[in-house]
Amino acid sequence: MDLLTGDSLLWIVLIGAAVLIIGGAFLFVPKRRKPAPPESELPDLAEEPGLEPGDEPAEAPVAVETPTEPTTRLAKLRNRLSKSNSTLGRGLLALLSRDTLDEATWEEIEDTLIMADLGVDTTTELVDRLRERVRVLGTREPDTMRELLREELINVVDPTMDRSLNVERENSGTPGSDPAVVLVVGVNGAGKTTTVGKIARVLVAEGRSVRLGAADTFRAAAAEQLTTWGERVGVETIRGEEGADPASVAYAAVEQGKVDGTDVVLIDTAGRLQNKRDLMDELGKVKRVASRPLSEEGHDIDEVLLVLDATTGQNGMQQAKVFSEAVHITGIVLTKLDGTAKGGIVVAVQRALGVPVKLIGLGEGADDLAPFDAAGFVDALLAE
Ligand SMILES: Nc1nc2c(ncn2[C@@H]2O[C@H](COP(=O)(O)OP(=O)(O)OP(=O)(O)O)[C@@H](O)[C@H]2O)c(=O)[nH]1
Ligand SMILES: [Mg+2]
Repeated sequence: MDLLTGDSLLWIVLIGAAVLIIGGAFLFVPKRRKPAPPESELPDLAEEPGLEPGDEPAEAPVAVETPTEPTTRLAKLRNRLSKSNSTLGRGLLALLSRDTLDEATWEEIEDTLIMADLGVDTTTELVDRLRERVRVLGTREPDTMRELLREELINVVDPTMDRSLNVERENSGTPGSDPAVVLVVGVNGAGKTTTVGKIARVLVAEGRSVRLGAADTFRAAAAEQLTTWGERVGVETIRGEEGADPASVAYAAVEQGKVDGTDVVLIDTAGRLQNKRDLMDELGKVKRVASRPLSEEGHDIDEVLLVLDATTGQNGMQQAKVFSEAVHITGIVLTKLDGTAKGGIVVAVQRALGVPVKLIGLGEGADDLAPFDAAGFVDALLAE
């Protein structure tokens, strides 16, 4: 029997040691605050017809919940982003690596950026900086040009902005304590309800308890749509009668969240056109009334997210301005970025409002929402 030669013994010892180390490491993985319900890790149900929430747990990997999950989303969705924006990134790189970077070429670069909805001022600023750096460096080597463009684009997207969702409250989760409250606003069809549903999934996956408030009382179908999103991740939705006062539904959701010790209450609102003054005023009221149950000192609604459809271009800018006058916007969710080559809108809207894009929607699927990140976004634009 020469099966156990010196070499194989060594391997057995090494494998044994590896098993012990890996096993041990799992024991030390930091635990989430609360165990998430099993539904939370059913991210791809939308893409897998025929699967119901109850079907998965047997196969669902145990303890896959980690805080990094949402941050890997942009990487996963990068393909989608780069596909829709490939003309922009590739176009710019092609222009920059031309043999002669003459006046006409710089103008073409400017046009390309303006076409991508970056905005005229930002474009001029960016092109000026690029020209200066190209001149100083005196190089036209493609990799260098690519790096220059990457750096300057990241710079205009602004990597210094705080893009985290403000949902962390010290005492939330304890019955009687204030939950974090997120209000979602925007024009009709921008993707508000979908976004609330997607955010709920992320929060549940992070181990937080969530409650939804259907403050879109215009149509019964709206509350139904939100309830369905909630049910998929085991989250309850507070709703009112059709035609009920949206502010009272928002109030009830926050109040209930407080009684139950919910971590985060997400409130969906009805789509409203920015030129309907009364509807815009109503939004201010929803926000004021929803904050009433909050009793901790200085605590107001934690996040007011403006949902903007990236495909609406300059009209979106107008919406952004009017909404920000009605309620103080704290973050932007740019939806439908999968369907447009105009990724520059990210920069334009941020600059107009002075508020960061916090999340981006990259599809209709339940997990097609990613935290926004400047470098990741630019890398996707410039992906081959
Ligand atoms: N491609 C794509 N579609 C999206 C995205 N987000 C939302 N949608 C789609 O946009 C449509 C409208 O979404 P809703 O969430 O109902 O929009 P809403 O703002 O709640 O609409 P109202 O309540 O009627 O104002 C739906 O078909 C969504 O699936 C996205 O990021 N990408
Ligand atoms: Mg809706």
